[in-house]
Amino acid sequence: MTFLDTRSLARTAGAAVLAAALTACGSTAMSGMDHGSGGAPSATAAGHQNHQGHQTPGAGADAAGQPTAAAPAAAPAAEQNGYRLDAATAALTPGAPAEYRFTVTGPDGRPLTAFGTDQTKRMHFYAVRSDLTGFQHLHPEMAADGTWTAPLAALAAGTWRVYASFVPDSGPGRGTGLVLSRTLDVPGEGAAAEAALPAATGSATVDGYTVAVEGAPVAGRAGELKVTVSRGGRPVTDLQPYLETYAHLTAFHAGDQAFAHLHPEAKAEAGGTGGPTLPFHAELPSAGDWRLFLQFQTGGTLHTVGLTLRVG
Ligand SMILES: [Cu+2]
Repeated sequence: MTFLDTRSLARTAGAAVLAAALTACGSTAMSGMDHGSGGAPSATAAGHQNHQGHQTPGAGADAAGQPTAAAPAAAPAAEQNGYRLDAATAALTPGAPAEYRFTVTGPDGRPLTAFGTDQTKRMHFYAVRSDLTGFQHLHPEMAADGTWTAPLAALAAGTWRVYASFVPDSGPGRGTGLVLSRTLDVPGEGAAAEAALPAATGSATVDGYTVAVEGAPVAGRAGELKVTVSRGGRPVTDLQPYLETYAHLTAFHAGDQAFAHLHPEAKAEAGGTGGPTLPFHAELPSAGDWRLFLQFQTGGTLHTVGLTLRVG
């Protein structure tokens, strides 16, 4: 299931799109969505449709609330629907592993401790630099008081954004997937330098594996991306399950670091093998370049590859 974004749904007269997407994506539960800032409505994965959301003027709409043709995306806000991402750490030292501690505060003002399991984990945590380099995907541990600790690998100096993706299991937002995010400063030499985004070439290589992505996604429309994994020109068929899928795919929008989690059309079976071709639901809310990070496992080793995708 791809995310459902209420702004893009509004743009595409979305009831039919929503219904179709929910029908097509009925079995997964992971949230993966982009949200506008400033309390924009939650957009949710299948089975977790949020009925509280209303389009927020200013994020993808003009002053009169009319959807605009080229609606900007936005990084997820730190607070949505009363749930807030709080971090004890606002800055870290470059070049050294660090523990990032955070809590999710619920609408009652207390740290949330009840989380639903989503793709086998209660919390999915991501970090990415402002130029969309340095991707990390972690599964933090929670202490009894609701404090999460994410063991970050060394970060390059720069401005980073961290994302917490979870499903509250208590409070008014129970069962509705959320993605909250905050910036994280890593001061130091080169902090202001930004790498140019690699061109959208349709394929990338990691650890001897070549990953090709086919599809022509249109902003705000449900579509499909087909990922094919090969090695030395031969199809790879021994992909192992990772978080109940044969590949995990997240995407970050160049410029504003909007976030999307793209869901595979089929779940992995425990002990099964997959590949070489993996279709994903793709609905990206805004046009432009998105940096995809595909993660897949073979022989007990997790591989992560970055690839730029142009969305029309
Ligand atoms: Cu995860």
